[in-house]
Amino acid sequence: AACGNSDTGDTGGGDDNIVLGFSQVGAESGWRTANTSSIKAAAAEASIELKFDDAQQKQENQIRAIRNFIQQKVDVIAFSPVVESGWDTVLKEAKDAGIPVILTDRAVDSADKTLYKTFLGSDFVKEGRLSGEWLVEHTRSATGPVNIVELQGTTGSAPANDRKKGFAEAISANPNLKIIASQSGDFTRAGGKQVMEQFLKANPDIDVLFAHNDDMGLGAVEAITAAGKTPGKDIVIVTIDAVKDGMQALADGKFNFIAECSPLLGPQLMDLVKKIHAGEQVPARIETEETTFTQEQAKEALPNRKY
Ligand code: GZL
Repeated sequence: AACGNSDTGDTGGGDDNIVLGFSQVGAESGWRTANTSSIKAAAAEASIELKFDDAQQKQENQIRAIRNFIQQKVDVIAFSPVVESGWDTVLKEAKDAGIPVILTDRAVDSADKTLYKTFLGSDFVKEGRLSGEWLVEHTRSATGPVNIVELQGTTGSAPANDRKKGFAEAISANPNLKIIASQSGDFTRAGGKQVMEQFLKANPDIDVLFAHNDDMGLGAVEAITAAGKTPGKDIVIVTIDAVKDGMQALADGKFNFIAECSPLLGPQLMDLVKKIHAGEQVPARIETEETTFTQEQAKEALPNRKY
């Protein structure tokens, strides 16, 4: 749609029909499906025409979708990049076509910050750090080594890189805390279960699991139980996201701590789309507000959780 032409008979919310092209990572986790629901609901609420593509966690599918959006001359492009690297070429094509780009959820490592208008999403280093700080506190009285296994998110993704970094920095405060194994479970339940099975076979005395998202933690709970151990007791479990199934596991004592990562970015995204389409300035970085949960806090929060 041509940008900037004003409708004479406009009876809507004052905006001409804005077309937004959105490339989504996939549907790999409860977080992702909640994020997709938030984006679709907010687009409808804002009367923004949404062209939505699910990339099934493949970067080449996202690049193809963005090129299609450029061909279709959408007004704005937004996407959650499955991995951090390899975006400069297609983002330059969007810039040359005069189509503004918004990053949501995950970031890219492009040096050229003019390739996108803003990045709306969580601080993943902070999420990793909060997880580690809770564990340092929880294991304060430990006199010997505390063996940690880590289920990393999708290899090369910003949340995996940053959560790992923040967690490692925080646990360095206690030399007893040691990561004895660390591997990607690709943010899925199946991946978490598969890798946890391997961890359990190779390491007889695991004390803690740090999983980069609830879904991998839930998969790991199946493997831990099958190995005859009690999740949340024999193996302390710390995860990130706070989706409903994760919060239920926390309330049930199978998890011990969750750092929240809110997927409800839809309303803020649509507000940004309207502002950018109207040529207004927007902040280069908008950080999602979120908190953390213990088992007690999960019990209290569960009835009101939106996702
Ligand atoms: C984080 C998001 C991650 C979630 C996972 O913002 O990118 O991807 O933590 C999801 O559950 O798969």
